Amino acid sequence: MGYTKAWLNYKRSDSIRFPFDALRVGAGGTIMERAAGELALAAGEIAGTALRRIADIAETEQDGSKGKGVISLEVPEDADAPDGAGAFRISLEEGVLRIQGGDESGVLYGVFELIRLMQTASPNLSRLLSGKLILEKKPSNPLRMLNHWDNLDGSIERGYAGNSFFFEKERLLLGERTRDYARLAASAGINAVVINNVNVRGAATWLITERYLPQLAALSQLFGEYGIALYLSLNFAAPMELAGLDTCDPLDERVQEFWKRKMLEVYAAVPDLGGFLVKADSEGRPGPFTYGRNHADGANMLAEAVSPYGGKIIWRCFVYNCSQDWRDRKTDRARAGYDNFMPLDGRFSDNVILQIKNGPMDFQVREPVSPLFSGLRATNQMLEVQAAQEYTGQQRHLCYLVPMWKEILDFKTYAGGEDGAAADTVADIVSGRLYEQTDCGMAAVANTGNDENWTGHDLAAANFYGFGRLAFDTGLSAEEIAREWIACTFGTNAEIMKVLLPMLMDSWSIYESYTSPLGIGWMVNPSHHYGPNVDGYEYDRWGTYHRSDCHGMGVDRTTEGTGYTAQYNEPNASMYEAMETCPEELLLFFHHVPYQYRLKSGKTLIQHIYDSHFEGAMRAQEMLEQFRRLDKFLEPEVYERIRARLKHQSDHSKEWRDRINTYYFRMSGIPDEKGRTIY
Ligand code: GCV
Repeated sequence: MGYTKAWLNYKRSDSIRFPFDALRVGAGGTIMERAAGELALAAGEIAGTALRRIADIAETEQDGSKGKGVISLEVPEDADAPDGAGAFRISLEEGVLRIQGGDESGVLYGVFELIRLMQTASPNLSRLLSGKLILEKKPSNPLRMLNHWDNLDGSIERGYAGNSFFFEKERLLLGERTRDYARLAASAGINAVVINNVNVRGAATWLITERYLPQLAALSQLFGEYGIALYLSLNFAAPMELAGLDTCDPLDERVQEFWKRKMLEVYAAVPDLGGFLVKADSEGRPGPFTYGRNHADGANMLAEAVSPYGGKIIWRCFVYNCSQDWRDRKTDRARAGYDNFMPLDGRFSDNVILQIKNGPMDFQVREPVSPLFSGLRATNQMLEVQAAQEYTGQQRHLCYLVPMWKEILDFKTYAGGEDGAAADTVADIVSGRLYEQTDCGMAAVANTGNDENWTGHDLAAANFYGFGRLAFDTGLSAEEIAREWIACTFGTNAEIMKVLLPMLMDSWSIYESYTSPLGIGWMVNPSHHYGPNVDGYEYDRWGTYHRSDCHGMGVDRTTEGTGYTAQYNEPNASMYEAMETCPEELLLFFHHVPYQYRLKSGKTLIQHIYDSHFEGAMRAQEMLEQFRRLDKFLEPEVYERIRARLKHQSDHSKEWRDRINTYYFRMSGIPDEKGRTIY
């Protein structure tokens, strides 16, 4: 199947200044070669320049070619080299544009930065070329990772863009598409990829056996050419399934021995393997709890087995009771991550990283930030977000998620003290800055598949790109990233930017307003999670309730209720505890609120619910109307694909509006002040 080049879709531009015709590539290996190849490709396609390779900068003077400069790719060894893995500097010195990296990956990122400046026709390009700017960047996060939930049969759990391009019929696929995926990922700054689903079942358990190791070695090598480390999800019960042991107890010597031998075999075949991602004791997956052990026992046992090879164990904190009784109002799923992992702080091995979902529940449209980030002080931590839009419209509705991720990264944890003096946002923690850690970073559940446009909705590619860019540079704004992505993908036409930029920037708020205002969450159809169903999860075992009755709605998570608010540091705990100070966008997450309660706008809660849903559906329709202006500006197939999704979104938003408004009208008996149709 053919596929698009997404944001590496280079367009010829005659107005780009590119005064170079020679390329010198300093000492290095395959990443340097790939960097050189990327630059040559872009120079040809964007500027129409065929860069010739030279061995020495002096050569250009010797052969008398005047007027054109040299680009030199280098990893300097002196003290002045860019600082650390992935860092780069681009500077012009006497006609030579030097792209220097702290390592080869840094050079590759520098090359993609230069290409981006060309694609976006950035004023920084002219400043660089006139020697007025020296561009220096260093990745904000050591690990910038994508987690694919791809199954070996080719299906993707929570995949909304076709099937897997890693697996088909229990075989590993390795081809041009794999390479183009690696190029896309690396160009956005990604340096680690887990290719298989965290729910490891059936054939996937066998990935760590000779059945798959030779192909994995080839994939790891291909990824390595783009500075990407391959990771795998692991089945904690592999000792039972692969070796017939009667246990996977992490303290059992036979189990420990199994893992040590297994890792010896795996790393002999795939020496550059980054490590493993583990979902244990979660939603039916096996784990240490079965044997009365804790998560440190489980993670450390695996960590010891991979440690001789520099491997890492990324252990997920998504552990909760998924067989709850809906009648039980004390058990609170939101509390579970903190309750399970806080007591273990400081007990994990150095090569273990805890991967924590951004919120305490599960990738809802809006959740508070997980209190684990505020609590853990002596444990490596990674933030997990979901680019796959499981609860945010499944890549049929537009929802640009970078603004949400920015808010999460900017959340002040007060882990550095109640006075607020310390730099202790989530970004400060997961980057390793606050606790001086090097094994940490950000992961996103990937939103790609083998659809022609990679992400189902063409505009959902902004989340793939945006995640990488943000993980690389958490200082970028959501708008800067959106602008870059639009220009790289569709070119620099002002009309396109004028229409698409506000669509992207407003899309999260629009989606939130007709689906889940004020932090309520979970009003979706069970299992596939698409479309409105207010009580879909209300009487179920998953711990996901809205507790609506004839008086009000929302979950009381204060100290009077489930006690969840107390998991935050002060002053956050008190802020969430009181209805008056709780941020309104999270009001119903923390409080059971009467319908007649007045919000800061002066509206009652029930009126806000009605208004929000009416306005949200109207704004979804306006988006479609705005988009129609691009009829003549986008390629016809691209235009039509996006238009069809926006039309579906507009229609579907009305379904959301009417279902939810009707439910609350019937529940509360309070009419809409504006007399609009509620059924
Ligand atoms: C991969 C949610 C999703 C599951 C997913 C799980 C997880 O519950 O619905 O599909 O499983 O999260 O993050 O492990």
